[in-house]
Amino acid sequence: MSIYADEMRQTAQAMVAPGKGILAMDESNATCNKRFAKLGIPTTEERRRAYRELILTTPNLSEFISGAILYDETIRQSSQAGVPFTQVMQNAGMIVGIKVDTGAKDLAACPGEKITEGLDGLRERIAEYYQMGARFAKWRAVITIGEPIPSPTCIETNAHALARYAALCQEGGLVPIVEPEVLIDGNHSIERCYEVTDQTLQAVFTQLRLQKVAFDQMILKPSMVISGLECPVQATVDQVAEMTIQVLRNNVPASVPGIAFLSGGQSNQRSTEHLNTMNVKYGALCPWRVTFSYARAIQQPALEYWAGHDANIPAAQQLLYHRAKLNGSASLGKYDPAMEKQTVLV
Ligand code: 5MM
Repeated sequence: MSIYADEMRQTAQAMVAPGKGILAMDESNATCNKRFAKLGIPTTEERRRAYRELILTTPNLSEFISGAILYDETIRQSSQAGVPFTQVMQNAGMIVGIKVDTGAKDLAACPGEKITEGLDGLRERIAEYYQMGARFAKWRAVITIGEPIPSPTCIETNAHALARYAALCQEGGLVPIVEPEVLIDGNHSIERCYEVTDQTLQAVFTQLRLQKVAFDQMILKPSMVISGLECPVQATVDQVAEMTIQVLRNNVPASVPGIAFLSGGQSNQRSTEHLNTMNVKYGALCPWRVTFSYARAIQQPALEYWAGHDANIPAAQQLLYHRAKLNGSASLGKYDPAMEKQTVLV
């Protein structure tokens, strides 16, 4: 058992406290720059820093955000006033998280499939991040649906890597967020997504067990069971909620404290509606908390409004706070689409 077990148990519970979710802001420089470039924002370290400061200093964000996942560049940065972001977060009552994978790369001998890298030197990096104040970590595996993929090689290899990562995190005192993402891209049906998600979660929990990961000290960050973006038949919100909860109930041990979904390219409102419906209709059947760990579905309106201009920061922060609030409500099953229109003073 890890010497950090008690602390990690408490951290994991706090990450999924009622009404709260986790903000993903761990975009690598390449992804962040791509999003900046689309909006004409200079792709510099200083603008990335300024944007992350905008997010982390949003007034009262911790009402709905328990913690945020940072990228390696961000965890080493400070506010304009010189306060390290880790300190800014702690002062605001948010737990510091860190993405520790180094990205999804082509999987040898498996065309069109990816394996997430980052295990080499991970023990040492975890120790450094813990010293810096991080208390949880994230690793994302990517599973693509196509014809005839995913291969068993891809599922097993990624499950193995996720479990090795999670075991190392728990040894070093970081609660692992285990993120197997079944991509939304493609023309597959929701039934096919269910099948692939089921196979993936089975493999992931088999490996987590094998590698002695403590389920009560981790968080699962899955994708929802959903129709492919180009599928001509798009599942309803009720279908997504029902099939997502079903696949999770079939695979996720009750001792896992929480499930925090990724948004994966869904629209802002849809990802909130899906989360809300799961909690309204199936909350009573779920042994774990069901909440969010969205990036795009929380950040996008704020990023677009800010567009790199400091004068826009207060209004952009209101937009960020608003989306966090809507998702916090959805995590309690208390969201109503009418809330989308509630006045935000931009
Ligand atoms: C799937 O992406 C994760 C959740 O974000 P969405 O809610 O937007 O789907 C997110 O944490 C993701 O892992 C990072 O943004 C991806 O960063 P890189 O740059 O490593 O792909």
